[in-house]
Amino acid sequence: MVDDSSDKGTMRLTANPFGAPVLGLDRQREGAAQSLAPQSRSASRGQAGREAASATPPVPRPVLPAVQRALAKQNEVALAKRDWLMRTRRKLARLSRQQSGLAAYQTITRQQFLDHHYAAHRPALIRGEMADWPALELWTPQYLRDKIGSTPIQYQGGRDKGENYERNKDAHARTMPFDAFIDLITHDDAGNDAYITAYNNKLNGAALKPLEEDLGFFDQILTRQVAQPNGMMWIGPAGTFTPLHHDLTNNLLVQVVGRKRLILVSPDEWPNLYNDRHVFSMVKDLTAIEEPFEAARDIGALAFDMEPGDALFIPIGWWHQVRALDFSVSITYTNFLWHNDFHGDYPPG
Ligand SMILES: O=C(O)CCC(=O)C(=O)O
Repeated sequence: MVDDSSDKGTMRLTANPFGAPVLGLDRQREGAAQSLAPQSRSASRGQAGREAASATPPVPRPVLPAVQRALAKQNEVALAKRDWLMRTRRKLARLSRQQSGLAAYQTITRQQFLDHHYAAHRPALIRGEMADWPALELWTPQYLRDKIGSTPIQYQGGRDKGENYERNKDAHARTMPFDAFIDLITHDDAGNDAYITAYNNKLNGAALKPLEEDLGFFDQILTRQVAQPNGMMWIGPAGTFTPLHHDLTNNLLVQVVGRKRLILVSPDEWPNLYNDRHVFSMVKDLTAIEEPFEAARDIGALAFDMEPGDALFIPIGWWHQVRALDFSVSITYTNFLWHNDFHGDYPPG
């Protein structure tokens, strides 16, 4: 029977042109559920069936322009109030270093990580858990080249020529033998043009598999019960730049080789982040904010360098940008022990 009342709810909701729930709908649903509660499941189903058979299909009522305008206004005010609340939360967080700073650990327990970071939606830098991974010592460009040889890999290419290389990532996908890719990115002037990224993992997961024997596994917080428990690789020269964005999963970014400079921003700064499309900001680089985006100058951001052996927990929705300072290999993991599938109801646009 609850199903029956939610059908009504859907009809009302589709009549709302703004996609926002209509006030009173939940109360209406609750009322329907309560009035039917004493009946048995099968009795109420039978009655509903008879009613449905005899009732004429409801004709959707047109939404009056005045109602549409009122709903649009309500939506605008609701968004403005949410932005106000986010700004206020950031002002409060800035009062405390514990709230606004980056928590750093040598080691962390499963419970600490869950309570203070994963469930709390707060980043953490974990510096000692990967110290004994053989990859930290072994993975020179030459070692990687010898190990993978000429197996074809996918990478992002032509990034210097495409300003929006992240947004248009599919158009930048290229393939080449791995040894040729290493030659390409070990030139002094390699810069940002070619980069193996996590997006290329579909092909690279199998191609780079021999490297997995040099990795440990962070089993306090990750599960092996997924198709690719050992994450997705990023391999590139000094100078690669991943512009400001947020992800639709919680991520663990492990730095294996070289250093990366990160800027991390709380989603409470969203009102000043000029999010225009999907997970991207019109401000690509917070160190070079252009004039139309003045408000981004006021945001509180965490800027720090990751070194080999560091793991950064980036909670879903936290904005970040990443610049490689050296030849660099990093791995992104999303296979946490806890629920990490939230993108289904991320708003389109
Ligand atoms: O290392 C990079 O270039 C980007 C990493 C990143 O954005 C991520 O792991 O979500």
